[in-house]
Amino acid sequence: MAAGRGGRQGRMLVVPLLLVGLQMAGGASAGALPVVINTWAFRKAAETAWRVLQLGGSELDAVERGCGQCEIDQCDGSVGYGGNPDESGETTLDAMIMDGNTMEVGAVADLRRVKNAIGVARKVIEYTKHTLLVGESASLFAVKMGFPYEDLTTQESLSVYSKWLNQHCQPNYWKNVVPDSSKSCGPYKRPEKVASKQEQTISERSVHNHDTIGMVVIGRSGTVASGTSTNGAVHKIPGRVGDSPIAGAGSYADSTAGGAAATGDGDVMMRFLPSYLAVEYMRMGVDPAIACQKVISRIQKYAPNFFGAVICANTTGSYGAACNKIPGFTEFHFMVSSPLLSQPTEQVVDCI
Ligand code: SD4
Repeated sequence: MAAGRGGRQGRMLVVPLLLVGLQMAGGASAGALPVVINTWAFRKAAETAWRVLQLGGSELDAVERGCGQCEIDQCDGSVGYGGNPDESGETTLDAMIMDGNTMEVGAVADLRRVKNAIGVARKVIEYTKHTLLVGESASLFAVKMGFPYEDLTTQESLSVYSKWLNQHCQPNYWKNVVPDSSKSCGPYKRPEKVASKQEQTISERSVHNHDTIGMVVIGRSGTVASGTSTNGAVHKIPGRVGDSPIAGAGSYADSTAGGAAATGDGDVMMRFLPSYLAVEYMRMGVDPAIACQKVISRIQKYAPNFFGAVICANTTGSYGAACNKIPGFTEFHFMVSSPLLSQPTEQVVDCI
């Protein structure tokens, strides 16, 4: 239900029908800085990031606080605690933040028992020479940085988990195992002999059970920062890390070109480094909306039915978005804040 879950509070602009003169096909706009753009209709996140900038905070502060707002609000149940339990019923978090001036990245993946994943990711930049910390060790790092251990399980995530158990653990992410993973729960193991492979082509998943926040902030002087936060894919195999905490996949920021962020089926999307690719297109002078479209087209060639979208913005403040059209997902909603808009505004683009 990705397209519809963002909540349609407040004003929404349909691109390109409204804002004629400012908008171009695909969501591009005449540029103005600063600009904040984020995936889905996560309005409070957009407002928080915009407010941080208005109060003189840095681009990184805006990304951290904006995405952090979604972690508090449990945006769509796909960000923060209490959503998308894995196969063992636990909610784990992935997040990253990137500084487009220094190209430093801080990221955490498979983070357990700590709610503010993007806050921990920021600490990876500030207090380590690393880029990505994972699992229990990331949690230990978080505690050293002063974050509390908290239970990420809620009544809601428990009920999603027990419903899944009751329906024979369907759907799940296994293939070519015994017992047959399309019919029964595990534990699974490799068969003695592989009879016929269940999947010959790139795996595709069009279940819309995940809506990550991805955000790009470009300050008045053209400094770019980006970030993401998510609890990943529901019923994922423990240990699974998606695209969101991976630089160039979940998001990418480069103050000499622009920034981009991705949302959708991370298992497929991360293979194409969509955010990096979009930024490189923008570096070559490609309009942000077209850069986003080119990235979606690239993935479509291999995975025509993948679920996903990309947002792009360049250092002049132009921006755009694109998504892959599949049944049930024909348009993509995102938020934009800019001096050209009186308030953070929901926009929508038709998928291609
Ligand atoms: C993931 N890409 O873990 C994330 C989920 C997501 O919109 O973006 N949902 O695969």
